[in-house]
Amino acid sequence: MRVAVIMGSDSDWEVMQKGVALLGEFGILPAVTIASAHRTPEKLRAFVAEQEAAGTEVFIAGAGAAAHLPGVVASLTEKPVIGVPLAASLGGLDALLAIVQMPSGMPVATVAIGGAKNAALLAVQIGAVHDAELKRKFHAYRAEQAEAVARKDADLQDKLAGK
Ligand code: RP5
Repeated sequence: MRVAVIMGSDSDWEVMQKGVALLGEFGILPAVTIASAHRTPEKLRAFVAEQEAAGTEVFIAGAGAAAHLPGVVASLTEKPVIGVPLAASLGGLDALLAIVQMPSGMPVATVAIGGAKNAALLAVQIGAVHDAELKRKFHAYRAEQAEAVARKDADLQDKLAGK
């Protein structure tokens, strides 16, 4: 599947790269760019149009502070947009509210502050609806997660039993 990842500043990369790495684990190499809704609106518009033409199915947009980027991306595409609020100021609460409070009729699927990994997983889940191989990989990811919890619980039970 094709995914595009956009961030408002290079200062967002430290968090956003975690999502890019996770997409890579599913065999997805996204197009990644820095384009700001405020500082480079024309570049943003051109990038979204290019990605649309190339068949991008999901956009992930991360931004901090006023964080208008995901909403502006949503205004430029009919594809699903996942917004990642970043803690550039006020612990990220400003960005969370800016991203999640979209006007009716213009959704942005908003993950937690710094939630780049969940944004990647949500993109994978969207792709898995029609991609059987991605569906299989996502199923395996969830199974591994459940096994990891079972292992941790087994370790805890051993400790509690003084083993
Ligand atoms: C936002 O402002 C960016 O997404 C970033 O999170 C924040 C700070 O940007 P810089 O001043 O570090 O470039 O637009």
